[in-house]
Formats: sequence, C-alpha cells, structure tokens
Amino acid sequence: MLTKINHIGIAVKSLDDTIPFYRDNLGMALAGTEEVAEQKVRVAMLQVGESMIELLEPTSEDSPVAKFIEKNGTGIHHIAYEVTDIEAAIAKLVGDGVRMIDEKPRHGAHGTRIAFIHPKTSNGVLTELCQVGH
Ligand code: CMX
Repeated sequence: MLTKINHIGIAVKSLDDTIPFYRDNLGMALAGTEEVAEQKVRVAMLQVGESMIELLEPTSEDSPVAKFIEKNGTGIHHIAYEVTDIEAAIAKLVGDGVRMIDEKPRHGAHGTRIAFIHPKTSNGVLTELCQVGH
C-alpha cells in the first residue's frame, strides 16, 4: 500500500529564517514554496534523495501548525507516506478501524492529494497518506 516516505513535515515559525539551514548548510535543493490555504500553512519542499523535507509555516493563529508550535515548540510535525491509490488506502484503513482525520482526500502541496490519520491511533505520530498527481 505504501511505496516510500514522500516527506517529513517540520513545523517552523518562519520559512525565510529556516530555509537557509536546509538549503545552504545541508545542501538540499529547494523544490519550491507554496501556500496551502486549506491547511493554513505556507510550505517549502526540499529534496533529499527520493524523499523531501516539508517546512510548514502557519499562516494564521488557528492553523493546526500554529497550535502545534504553541504546545510543543518547533520540530517534527508529521510523516507522509506515498500511496498509489489514496481512496483504496483510506478504505482499507477505515475497514481496519483506524481513526482517520480525513475520510476523503484533500489538496496538499504541489498537486498532491492527502489524508491524515489521527495521531491518537498512530502512536502519537501524525501520519499522512500522500498521492502524487491525480
Ligand atoms: N503530532 C502528534 N500529536 C499531535 C499533533 C501532531 N502534529 N497535533 C496535535 N496532536 C495531538 C495533541 O498533542 C493533542 O494531544 P493530547 O490530547 O494528548 O493533548 C491532540 O492531538 C489534540 O490536539 P489539539 O491541539 O487539541 O488539536 P486538535 O484536536 O484541534 O487537532 C489534529 C489535532 C491532529 C486533529 C489537527 O492538527 C489536524 O487535523 N491535523 C491534520 C492537518 C494538518 O496538520 N495540516 C497541516 C499540514 C498540512 C500539509 O502538510 O500540507
């Protein structure tokens, strides 16, 4: 069902302040920045091998990422696994009794479709399914 780790999401206060460490010190290629209005975040994707680091900057105080930073500080926010058929993956997990945040895919960054599993059923790790393309 899962094909690889697509990205790891890291909550940050400012993309501008954070990108230089990943791009210049660690040498990752910046694949692009984008606002995901539905998720109330601005994101920067940085390539590392076949996976990416996704920096997440909240765009409003009620953003899930703003709430996360307020409670935990900045740091790892979620892990995203790539799937080839997100509807089938959601249906399997729902059938298994897994608590989904999203039972229908939503729009993620860079044309992806995404769905989150609730961290309470994934051992405290917010887990994302991510399908590239449509
Ligand atoms: N990782 C692990 N646990 C998390 C978490 C995270 N990223 N975010 C919240 N939680 C935990 C909280 O610590 C809290 O636990 P306790 O009850 O033990 O205190 C619990 O989940 C509830 O958290 P909350 O702060 O009260 O917030 P909500 O219930 O309102 O929302 C969640 C939590 C996970 C449902 C919500 O953040 C959500 O829907 N997340 C998915 C969407 C998202 O994160 N979008 C941003 C990224 C978008 C992208 O990658 O494109």
